[in-house]
Amino acid sequence: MSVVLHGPSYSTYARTVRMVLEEKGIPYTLHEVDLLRGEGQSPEHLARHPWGKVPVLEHDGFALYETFAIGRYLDEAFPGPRLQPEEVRARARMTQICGIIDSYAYGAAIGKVFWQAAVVPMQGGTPDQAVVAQGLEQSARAFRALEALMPGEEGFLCGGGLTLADLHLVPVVDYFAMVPPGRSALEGHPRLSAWWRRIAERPSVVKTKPRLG
Ligand SMILES: N[C@@H](CCC(=O)N[C@@H](CS)C(=O)NCC(=O)O)C(=O)O
Repeated sequence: MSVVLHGPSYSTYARTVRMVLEEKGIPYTLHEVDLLRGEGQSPEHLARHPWGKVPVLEHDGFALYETFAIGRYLDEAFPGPRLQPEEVRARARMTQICGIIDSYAYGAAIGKVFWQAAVVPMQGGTPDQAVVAQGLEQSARAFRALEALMPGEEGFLCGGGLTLADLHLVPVVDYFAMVPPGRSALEGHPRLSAWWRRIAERPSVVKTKPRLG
């Protein structure tokens, strides 16, 4: 049995898949594709992913891209704890939350706030504060929507058990909270902050935490 994940360890979406693999107890090899050095656009990687993005999973000759599809596949193809609710409405909620993260949270929290506050200075540039402000406003809207969907003050995004929705959100909130504007913005979302404090201790989250710089 061979499972290979293509994607750098600093990628948010690749981290979601790595946490799924850890939670399910699936051994895998991480093949680093360094996006910051342009490796996503290499002919070799474009053959795996038409847009040159990560992650891409390969399992015994079966190749798959798109993080949510990969998470579902791993959950259904392998034994271990289930990461999708049995109950149909809870499962629909999980899919909805992953869609919200992809469509409204990631671009704002990572593409704007984290990118400007962390990646631009790491590359020797000066953050564009207008982009940061816009990213904070858009993140706040997405985080408010996620909080409104959380069923309670305790537990996980879809209720009692860990699901793919939690693993989709962890990398986004972690990077967002690593930069000062994101950290203070997160404090304005008490339910999400409490969720983050609880989940940040999980072994799969700790083990996959990216090191910056
Ligand atoms: N819809 C894709 C999004 C993946 C994605 O945006 N990955 C980022 C890294 S976290 C990436 O590859 N960025 C490089 C690029 O956009 O060229 C998925 O769900 O897998």
